[in-house]
Amino acid sequence: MRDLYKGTLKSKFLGCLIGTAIGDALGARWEGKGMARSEDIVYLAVKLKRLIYTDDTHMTIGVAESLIESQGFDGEHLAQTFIKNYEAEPWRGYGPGPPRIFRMIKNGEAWYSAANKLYRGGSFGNGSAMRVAPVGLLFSRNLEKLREIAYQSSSITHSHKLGKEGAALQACAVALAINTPSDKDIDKEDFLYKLQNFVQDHLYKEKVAQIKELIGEQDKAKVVAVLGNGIEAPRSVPTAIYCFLRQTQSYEDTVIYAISLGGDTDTIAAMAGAISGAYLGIETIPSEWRAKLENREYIEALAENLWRLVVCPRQQ
Ligand code: F2R
Ligand code: MG
Ligand code: MG
Repeated sequence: MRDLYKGTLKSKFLGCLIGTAIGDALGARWEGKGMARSEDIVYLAVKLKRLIYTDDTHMTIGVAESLIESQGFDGEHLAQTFIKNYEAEPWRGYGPGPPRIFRMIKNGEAWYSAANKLYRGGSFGNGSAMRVAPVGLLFSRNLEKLREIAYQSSSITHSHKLGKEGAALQACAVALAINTPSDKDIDKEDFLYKLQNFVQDHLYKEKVAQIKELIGEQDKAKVVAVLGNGIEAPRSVPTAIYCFLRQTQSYEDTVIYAISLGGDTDTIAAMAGAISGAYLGIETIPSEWRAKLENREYIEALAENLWRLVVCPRQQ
């Protein structure tokens, strides 16, 4: 049935959200560990009976639910959706910051100010970039609007400029992938040129330039040393984009390579998987992986509803 969608925008929306969840679920087995061999990742992917996702997908679901229910961005609604979902499943492996923010909001702090009270200048963790794919899908035709909504959605939990900019960069990469037909080769130079022009912070501009220099690099230690594999947005969002650009024609290779770098593997594989799935479409994600993903039908329904919001906004 899925082949009916092949090459369509709907297939790309489905590929993006399912691509996120599978990257997250496979990567979760290596999170916080060192580099892994590709053979071991493939072996585990075969052995696992269920692919269980973590906070990355759980919060992506929250963003998608809220965008759909509100027919666009509503900060209060999104914050309450995060809180509701967290309280239902607090065991999904959330980062340290978000549960503290949720408590502040429940105690009366406004959704747009609570995050300023966390860390120095707000969080620059990758928690707002890992969940931003639905923003990239919904606003792919208007990158200035995409930037504004990525910043606002980030500011609920991650108000540091590097947190917000990381979310905007990841959303932009998803949008560029959506906007490139899957039967047309990605022009890597052009893709990076567009990201370089889009991103405003000089640290990310530098990182995007480094991605270009590292394409084709065989030494994974060098990739990690330059781009990072950490929990901070500037040390993981550019890495995820790199993982995608290394092997644009294979979702499977993208995710396996992302996990093989070690570190924050669920998150880097989730973000790389989102971009790859958005470019290649749902059919290119191995069917045996899709079949094992928990909650797959619900995530697919969210992707379809986001797609509907884009193609026929008034019918929602
Ligand atoms: N929490 C995890 N992994 C831990 C292991 C989970 C385990 N497997 C389990 O099952 O329980 N992963 C998830 O958290 C990451 C996203 O984190 P988020 O939402 O960004 O959290 P936070 O607290 O905002 O930031 C993370 C850390 O970054 C440092 N940091 C951020 N801003 C800072 C600042 N202004 N100054 C100094 N440090 C700052 C802090 O160390 C934060 O704790 C994802 O990996 C997700 O998968
Ligand atoms: Mg996680
Ligand atoms: Mg993680």
